[in-house]
Amino acid sequence: MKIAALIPAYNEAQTIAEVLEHTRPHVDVMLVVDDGSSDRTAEIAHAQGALVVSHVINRGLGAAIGTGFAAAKKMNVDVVITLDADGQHDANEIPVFVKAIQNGADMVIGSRMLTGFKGMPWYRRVAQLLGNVVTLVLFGAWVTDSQSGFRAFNRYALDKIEIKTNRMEVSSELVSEAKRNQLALKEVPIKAIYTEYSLSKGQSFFVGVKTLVKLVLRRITQ
Ligand SMILES: Nc1nc2c(ncn2[C@@H]2O[C@H](COP(=O)(O)OP(=O)(O)O)[C@@H](O)[C@H]2O)c(=O)[nH]1
Ligand SMILES: [Mg+2]
Repeated sequence: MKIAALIPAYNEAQTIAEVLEHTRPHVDVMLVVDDGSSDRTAEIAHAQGALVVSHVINRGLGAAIGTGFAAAKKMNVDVVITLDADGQHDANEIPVFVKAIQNGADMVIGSRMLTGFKGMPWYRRVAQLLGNVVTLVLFGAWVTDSQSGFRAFNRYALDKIEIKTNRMEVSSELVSEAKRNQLALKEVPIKAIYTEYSLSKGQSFFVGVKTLVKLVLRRITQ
C-alpha cells in the first residue's frame, strides 16, 4: 500500500521541517503544496525530501488540497493523509488513520472532540462546534470535527470527491462530498497541539464568517 502525506502549507517555514521529520517514518511519499508562500517553505520542504508543488499565487486551502489530490492520483497512491504544516498535528498518529482505512473506511477524519478538546482554547471550541452545526444544517452530515485538517482518504474516495471551493470552506465540503458519494466515513480521536505560533497564525473569527457565507453560497448553487 502506497501512502502519501499531503501537507498544504502557506508561509510555514518555521515549522515545516519538523512536521516533515515526524511524518517521514510513517509514509512512502511526502507531498507539500506550497500555496504561494513568500517565505522559504518550499525550499525547506524540498531539502527535507518532500515533493513540492507550488502555486504561483496564494489560492487557498481548498485549491491546495485539490492540487495535492491530483498529484497523488497521478502517482498512483493508495492512501492520502492530509495534515497541517503548522505543527498542530502529531504525525505519530498517522498509523491510526491507515488502520481505519485498512478496516474498510474510505475517508477518516481525526477528531479533536473525541479527545475532549484537550488544550483547545474555549473560543476555538465554540468556532469548531459552530462549524459542525453549519455542516449539518447545510449538508446534512454530522461529524464531531468538521474543521479538522488531519484526515485520510483511500483511492476510491480520491476518485469520487470533487473539490469546488478554494479556501477554508473545503473542510465542510469534504464532509458533504463524503455524504454525497456515500463514502464509508470514520472518525478517530486525535490530539491537537496548540502552540503560541499556531494560534497566532490560525484562522480568525472574520475568516470564519467569510467561510460561512461561502458555504451558504456553495449550498445554494450546488
Ligand atoms: N494551501 C494553503 N494552506 C493554507 C492557507 N492558509 C492556511 N493554510 C494551511 O492550512 C493548515 C491549517 O491552517 P490554519 O491557519 O492553521 O488553520 P486553523 O489551525 O484551523 O486555525 C496549515 O497547515 C496552514 O499552513 C492557504 O491560504 N493556502
Ligand atoms: Mg493551525
